[in-house]
Amino acid sequence: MKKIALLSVLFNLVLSCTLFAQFTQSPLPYSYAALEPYIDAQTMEIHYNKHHATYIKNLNKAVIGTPAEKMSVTEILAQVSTFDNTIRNNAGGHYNHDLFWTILTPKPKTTPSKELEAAIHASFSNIDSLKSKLNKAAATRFGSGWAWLYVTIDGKLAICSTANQDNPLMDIAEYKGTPILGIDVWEHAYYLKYQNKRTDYLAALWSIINWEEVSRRYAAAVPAKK
Ligand code: MN3
Repeated sequence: MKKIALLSVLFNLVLSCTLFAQFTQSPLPYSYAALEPYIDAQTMEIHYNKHHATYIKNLNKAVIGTPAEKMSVTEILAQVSTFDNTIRNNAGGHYNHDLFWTILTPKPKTTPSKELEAAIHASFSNIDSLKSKLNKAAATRFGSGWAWLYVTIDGKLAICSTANQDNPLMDIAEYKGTPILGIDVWEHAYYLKYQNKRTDYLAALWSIINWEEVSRRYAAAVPAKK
């Protein structure tokens, strides 16, 4: 009997630890210094290790006792209107940064897939026009937020920006779809190196965009063609 009670205590302990650590941070796919000179190592370290880690920590706390406890982050975003702002901000913060690390790379000269390139031509004429439109969306986002290249519900490429940690996956989003490239325009993403020059940071980012990953996300987001 005693043994069973002890086992049950252990089981609950393990269960509560598992639930508490529901959302975890994937390892950064490169070193903090890997994106220099475009993004400096100190910014990367603080951004990944403090900002992103804190969103996850706060999300894990906020979901306790709510239906979000048993959901994936994308499930939470899809019905984020049913949760409070703490869950909205921290689920968004977790998802957005998780995406952001993967769409950057120290690997030089990655290029869009043929399929993504065709979609870019269809929606923006050419890649330079895509870059200038995305830069404009990012530069004109007042305060903190994100600029997105996303796949709309009907499978087209489009650009939008969102405030705070919102994104197009949220049911409350004005522009809905699947983000495939996101640009963090919070000052914490660039201030140490670029200070108030957000446009210099935006220009620099194009040298480290991981087009292979953006293409992979594009292929996963578009409905399969028959
Ligand atoms: Mn950030």
